[in-house]
Amino acid sequence: MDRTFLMIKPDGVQRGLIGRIVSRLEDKGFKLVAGKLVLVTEEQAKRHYAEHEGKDFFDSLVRFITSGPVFAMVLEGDDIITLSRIVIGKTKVTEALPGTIRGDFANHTPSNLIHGSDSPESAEREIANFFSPEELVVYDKSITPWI
Ligand code: RTP
Ligand code: MG
Repeated sequence: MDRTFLMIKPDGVQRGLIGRIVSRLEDKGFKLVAGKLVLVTEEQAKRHYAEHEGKDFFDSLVRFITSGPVFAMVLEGDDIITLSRIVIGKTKVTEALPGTIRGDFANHTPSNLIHGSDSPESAEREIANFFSPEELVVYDKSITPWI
């Protein structure tokens, strides 16, 4: 079973979009196994964005993600990393298509509302950076929407 780490970024929380973004994930039938509002520490932010260390936007990315609360989540399901990134949409708002979260709600590239892990290795590292194993709730959820 695959897992991914999703995080509604400070811009999404400030704009009051937690409910609408989570609704989109629920509409798609994704299984949420953890979720909480978090103030990200600088150390946690640097660990989260370790892959971008050294890039010119790294410092501003860390400042942005620590600027206010985020809503951190873990989702579980087959192909959840790929599927959730499709629902999220492209990183650059100029490429994010309507129908995706970024395409419908974001208009500025660093402030693109939501993060999603890009590989199983990233997901494992990112989940461990925000959640303890006990916080991941074990339960059954039907994946057949007609039941
Ligand atoms: P994320 O990690 O947030 O889900 O986004 P992503 O995979 O679609 O994009 P990634 O390449 O991992 O970039 C992480 C975040 O950094 C900001 N960014 N700014 N100024 C820039 O050129 C630039 N490029 C990326 C965005 O907030 C992006 O989501
Ligand atoms: Mg990324």
